[in-house]
Amino acid sequence: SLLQASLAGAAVAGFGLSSARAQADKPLLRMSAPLTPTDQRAIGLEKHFGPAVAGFATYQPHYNATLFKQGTELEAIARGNLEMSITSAQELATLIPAWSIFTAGYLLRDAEHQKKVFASDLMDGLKKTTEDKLGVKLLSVMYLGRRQLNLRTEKEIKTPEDLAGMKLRMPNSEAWLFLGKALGANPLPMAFTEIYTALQTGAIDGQDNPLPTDKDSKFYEVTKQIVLTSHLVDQNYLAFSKKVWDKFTPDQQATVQKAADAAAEAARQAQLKLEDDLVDFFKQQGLKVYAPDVAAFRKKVQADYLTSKFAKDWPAGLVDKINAIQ
Ligand code: KDO
Repeated sequence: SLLQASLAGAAVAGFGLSSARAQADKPLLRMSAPLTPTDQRAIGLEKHFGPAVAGFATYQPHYNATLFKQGTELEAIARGNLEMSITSAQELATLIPAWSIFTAGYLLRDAEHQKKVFASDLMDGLKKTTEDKLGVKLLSVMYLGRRQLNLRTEKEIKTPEDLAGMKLRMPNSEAWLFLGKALGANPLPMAFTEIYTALQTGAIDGQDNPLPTDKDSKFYEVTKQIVLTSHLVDQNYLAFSKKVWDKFTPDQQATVQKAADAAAEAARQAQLKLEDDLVDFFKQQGLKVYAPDVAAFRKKVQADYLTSKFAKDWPAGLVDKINAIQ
């Protein structure tokens, strides 16, 4: 063929073939997640991950759940159909029940606590089970932010009782729906990519996400208030195919790990800054932004989790050990 002929020519000329081969041999790292290209985690990865691994792998992000539907990515990696995703404890818990401990509201205290817990040896068991059972390596923890209620209704919310009957969109999994219920609302499962339209048409009364997400996905255009419940210090994990990882040399693995941590750290700092800055922005957009009786929410949510069926799958003593990490 023409291509073979030109490659042969290049070989004779002493250039081209080896680099063409290197290109073909480079594994493609397709990342699929529902996040937008302007989400801070996306930006962190494009800036710090893609370029750092470019010598031996090609990072290729797919945003807005265009390659795989939200919640199907872990199985795609497990089957060898996808190399990377940004996953959550809620998704992991559908396959490995012990992960549900990290879906509990009011457990992790803040971004720093979240990072320390993930780096601690408390996570060794869950990380190993995830590698063995799913072929998924969790490289870094990514801070999404503190989840807040964002409603298109005007009624003031002080306590969980005030949410009675409210149609609150939650991501589609058992653990997420439980959180919506624990908050006192009537949870409705829906994919992230459908939220804006559902808020616009009134198919839902509200949704919960951190402030940077509310800004990035323009939910403030179709809602009236943000209630600062901070009910979940939300964490995502950079998930990586173990099969692909195992093909890398130790040096390449170290580069991938370092790049993942750098991307996660940059995104974490950016999200934290946005969380500080955005209250004013939303107020300027005409939204009410206020704190409810957070102690009342914390009390109900924590009690609901500790007595839930999920808690039976949590490793003994782990809640106390997580609390003890300073
Ligand atoms: C969402 O669907 O509300 C959620 O915030 C859940 C997170 O776990 C995460 O998947 C996130 O969406 C997406 O990355 C989009 O930001």
